[in-house]
Amino acid sequence: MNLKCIIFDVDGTMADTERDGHRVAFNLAFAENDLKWVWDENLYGQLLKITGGKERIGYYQNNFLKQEVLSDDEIIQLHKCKTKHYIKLLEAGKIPLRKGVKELIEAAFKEGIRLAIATTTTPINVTTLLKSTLGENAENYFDVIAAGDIVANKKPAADIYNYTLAYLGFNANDCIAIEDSNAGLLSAAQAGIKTIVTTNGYTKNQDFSKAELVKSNCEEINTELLTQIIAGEIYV
Ligand code: XBP
Ligand code: MG
Repeated sequence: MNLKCIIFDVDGTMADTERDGHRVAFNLAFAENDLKWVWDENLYGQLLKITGGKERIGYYQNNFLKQEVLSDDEIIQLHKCKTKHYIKLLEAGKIPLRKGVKELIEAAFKEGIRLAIATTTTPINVTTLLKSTLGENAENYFDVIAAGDIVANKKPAADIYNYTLAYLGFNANDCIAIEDSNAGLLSAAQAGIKTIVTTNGYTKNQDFSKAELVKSNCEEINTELLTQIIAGEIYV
């Protein structure tokens, strides 16, 4: 079957948002709220096991601090503060797209392939990243931006991909996902969607045995490979 749609993950796939974006924003929010928590690069790598910022804070206090410092409502407030800082970082142009992402979006769009986003992060984080990197009208590339709390269960659950498929009215076989992490791959795979993984520093040693292809970045999904993908010819 010929490909109809490419579904992009955002964090770690479209941009290296985690280490220099989300992590920094979490730490700024902790400081602003008089919490003496500091998530260094190594600790953050361990915390990435849990997707979703609010969920990550909850996991940190339960499993690392081993006490409930913040209630669920306080976590929601702290996370709003984190989002505020993250948006400021994006608007300051601190987070570029990864190599080849812009080119792949433009090439697929030109070929008439529909584009979508399925991510765990907060919706405004996605739209701000798109605007700050691809311009004011960048959202127009995408048929749907499925993000954050729109579904009950975050990746590795299949919910966000199932939501995206239902919104588009496509079958899993019509689409391919681009992900950077094991959690994202499992999410897409459980929705039955074939996945290309583009690894990054935090994810390169994870298990990607369920992926169709594993690449270092989107630049490696060149014109020749894109043509094969569109024709439904990709295989491990
Ligand atoms: C991304 C995430 C996100 C960000 C934080 O996972 O786990 O939670 O780290 O975003 P994926 P929020 O790339 O697999 O979608 O703080 O807005 O939740
Ligand atoms: Mg990701």
